[in-house]
Amino acid sequence: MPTKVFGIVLAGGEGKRLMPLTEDRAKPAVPFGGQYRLVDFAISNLINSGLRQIVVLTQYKSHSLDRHVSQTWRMSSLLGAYVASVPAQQRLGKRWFSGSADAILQSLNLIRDEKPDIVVVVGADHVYRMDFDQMVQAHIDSGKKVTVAAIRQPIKLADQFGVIEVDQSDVTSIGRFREKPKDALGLPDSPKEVLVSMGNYVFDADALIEAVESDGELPDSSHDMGGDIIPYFVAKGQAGVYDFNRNKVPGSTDRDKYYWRDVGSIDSFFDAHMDLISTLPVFNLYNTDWPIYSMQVNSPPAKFVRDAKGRVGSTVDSIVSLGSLLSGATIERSVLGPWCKVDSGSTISDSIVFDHVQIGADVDIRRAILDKEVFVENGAHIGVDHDRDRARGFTVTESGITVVGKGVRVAP
Ligand code: ADQ
Repeated sequence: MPTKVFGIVLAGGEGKRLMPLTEDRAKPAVPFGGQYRLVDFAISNLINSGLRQIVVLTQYKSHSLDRHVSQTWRMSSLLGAYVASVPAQQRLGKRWFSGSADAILQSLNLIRDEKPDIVVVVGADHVYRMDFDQMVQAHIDSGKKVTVAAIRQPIKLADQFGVIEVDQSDVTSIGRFREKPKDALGLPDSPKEVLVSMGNYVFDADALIEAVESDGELPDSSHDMGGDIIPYFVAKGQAGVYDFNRNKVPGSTDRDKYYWRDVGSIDSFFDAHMDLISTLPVFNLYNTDWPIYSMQVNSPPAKFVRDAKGRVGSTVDSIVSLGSLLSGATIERSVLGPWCKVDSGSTISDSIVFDHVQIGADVDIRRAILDKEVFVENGAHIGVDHDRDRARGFTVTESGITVVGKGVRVAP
């Protein structure tokens, strides 16, 4: 019998650092790359890795996420395949999930129903490609109870991640694991880097069940996968490490084979978009050997026309999604979601525009993110004068990215 593998996507995160984009939606539901939502990367990776029983655990403002998952990931029930969105259900008393490990504890019935050998647990907030089948094989070969996927990151980011110190006598084992430490030491061969957890884990199913159940009985635990469950296995010498650089995904290029981005802040979200649109993309969406799937909306193609006076626009180094209509507008280094309309004489540069945004004539938008259904009146400027942007209630990051929240009407 082949090994039976069950997938859990942890998708309950709030995404406070992505405000105002997470005002109305969970972080994994935030649009990305025009037509995707962040959660699509994790689910596509699991599906492409051969998993067919996957649950997506949701909680915070989960309506838009639940709808996206149920409408996008309709699997054939013939072979028992499913991607099911499971909102917090207060199964163990009248409380919501108090942490990612508690989310799994409260969903143990889903694992018990399937009786898998192995459970793959992944976060939902990252942009990357990864073949989990290779990681599962490495886990089985290692004989460990849990295996943590790891990647090197700059040491200045150590306090945002779980930091792994490998066991010097056995480099496939985790010797020490600290969640978001303030005093991490650099790697012996690269002092400005640390090895961090990607938030993706492979567990022996029975060991995972035992760990979250015993964690559930600890009153002082924060019931967190990184903070509590992984250290529990490390203390027993049962935690292995899987180097992301060992993972080979079909169709990857030299530029994107080790690509992994945590898009938890406005700046990193913005930068990851810029990685999509260069001529030779840092992250290639056009890899048909490892497709990233998303909801297919029934839309007409994007259309680019001259305006009523015959003036011609141009679009370069950009992604424009289905249903969009650009007349005499200039778009540079930008990503436009579905059903956007941009009128004549308007310029959008270095920007991200979500779906159903209407932009009038002679508008100037620079280094900005416009959430869905924003309406920009003729002659308005965004990202040109940051003091004015702030005065109008827009968020402006330290690095100078202006964010306009969902449905806002922007006057000139
Ligand atoms: P964080 O991302 O800070 O660090 P967390 O906020 O727990 O950890 O989020 C992990 C995943 O779980 C996210 O996908 C989030 O949406 C989800 N999640 C959080 N709370 C949840 C809940 N109550 N119910 C369901 N899902 C929930 C983690 C690890 C670090 C690792 C980084 C990598 O803890 O060790 O380095 O991910 O980015």
